[in-house]
Amino acid sequence: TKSLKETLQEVIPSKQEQLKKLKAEHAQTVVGDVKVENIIGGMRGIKAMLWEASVLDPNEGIRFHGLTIPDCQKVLPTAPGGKEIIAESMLWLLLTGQVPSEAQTRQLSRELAEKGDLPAFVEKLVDSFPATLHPMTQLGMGVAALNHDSLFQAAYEKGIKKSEYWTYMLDDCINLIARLPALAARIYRNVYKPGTPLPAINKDLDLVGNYTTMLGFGDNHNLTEYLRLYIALHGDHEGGNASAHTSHLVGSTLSDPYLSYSAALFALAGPLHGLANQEVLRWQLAMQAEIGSDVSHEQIKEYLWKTLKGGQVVPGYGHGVLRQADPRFIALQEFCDAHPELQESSIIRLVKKTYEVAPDVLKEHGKTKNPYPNVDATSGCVLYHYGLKEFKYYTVIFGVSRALGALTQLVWSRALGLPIERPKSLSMDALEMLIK
Ligand code: CMX
Repeated sequence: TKSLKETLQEVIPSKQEQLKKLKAEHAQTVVGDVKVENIIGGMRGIKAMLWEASVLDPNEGIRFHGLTIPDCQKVLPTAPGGKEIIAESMLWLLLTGQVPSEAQTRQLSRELAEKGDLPAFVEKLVDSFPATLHPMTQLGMGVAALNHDSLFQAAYEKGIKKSEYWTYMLDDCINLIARLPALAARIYRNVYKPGTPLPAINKDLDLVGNYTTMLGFGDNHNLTEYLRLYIALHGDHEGGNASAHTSHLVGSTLSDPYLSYSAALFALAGPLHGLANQEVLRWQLAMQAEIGSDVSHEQIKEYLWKTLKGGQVVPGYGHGVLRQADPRFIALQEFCDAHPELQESSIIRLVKKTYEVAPDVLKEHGKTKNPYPNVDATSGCVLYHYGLKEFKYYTVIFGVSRALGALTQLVWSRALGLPIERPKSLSMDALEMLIK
């Protein structure tokens, strides 16, 4: 069985060749233009960065190395006894562009489990945080502190060839992904279940199986399966989103993966990005409290208008790139449809009914370019149903997941020798001079 590193070693030369050819033959080819609206509009729509693992189509949604979510659900190995994609098979696909075999997936699970323990000083650091410190702040600080053991940083200090960067990057990225469940679970226990014993990592379990067990939900098979799917699906969403772009930017300075990814986590912590799933749940629960669970479409419509007229956004709807219902939302809805306990859940039923009404209301409201749901419209509500009710923790789970894609690109950026990022900025005066 070929290991992950051996597989990457094989695929990297052809990608390097592809980049060389692009540079040699098309360096001056124009692929888009920059308008004033792009400069003042958060760079929306500008094609300006390389990102290998996934590409987001406005209508079709995400593809991972060309595979749609249903494609991935067909071909990627699951956990023994499970049906859902697991983090390991998604990570393998993101990194190599290839579908791993069952044996390769298990080998990676074992490697991650063997590397999953936290250094004692990080445990102490995390244990010293007040329970009132937001779990995302704790996660970002914990990840940054793990750079104490960065192999890339140590090798760079000694002096290594540029062509070797990616191998140390890969080692760091695997170590970081391996340690995220123990770190994230420790934060959960400290904040919400203080004093309860944290189980040790089981070397025979997959990454998310271990994560769920350490959170204290190991006996809930359906929640474990949901988290497997959730973490695989949230793994990557091309490069321009705020968290992925942050890790790309910081990594381009040759900061190690721990520092790069901790920066990404602080971008993920914003309410317009990763925090949205907690906002959706808060909003749906407030709706339930006000109008009840057994409600008509008309009542939901009224509630939606109340939110919009109050000057608030409808959380879980709209997207910077997507212009259709997010296929990740659809995949999670299908998970709900396949599980009777979720079909009977009042909060899940409310999410579904809201989806039947919200797009038309948002179209009539006329502001958002995308009146359809994004993945956050449902993700937190399923966690809530299964008893993981601490909203403030939800973005941490997203943070465990997004590492798959962000760290993949760090490996590729170093393998391809991409330079430090340095876009040009302009003042309004400078912009006006250009327009004249
Ligand atoms: N409800 C009400 N108004 C909305 C809206 C929504 N769900 N989505 C967008 N709008 C409004 C915007 O606030 C903006 O109004 P102003 O012109 O007054 O500023 C207008 O519609 C145009 O926005 P847009 O171009 O359609 O959307 P953006 O690319 O600027 O923003 C996003 C995208 C996701 C931040 C926005 O749709 C939003 O705030 N949605 C709700 C929060 C949410 O679900 N976020 C999760 C996104 C997924 C993720 O990153 O994890």
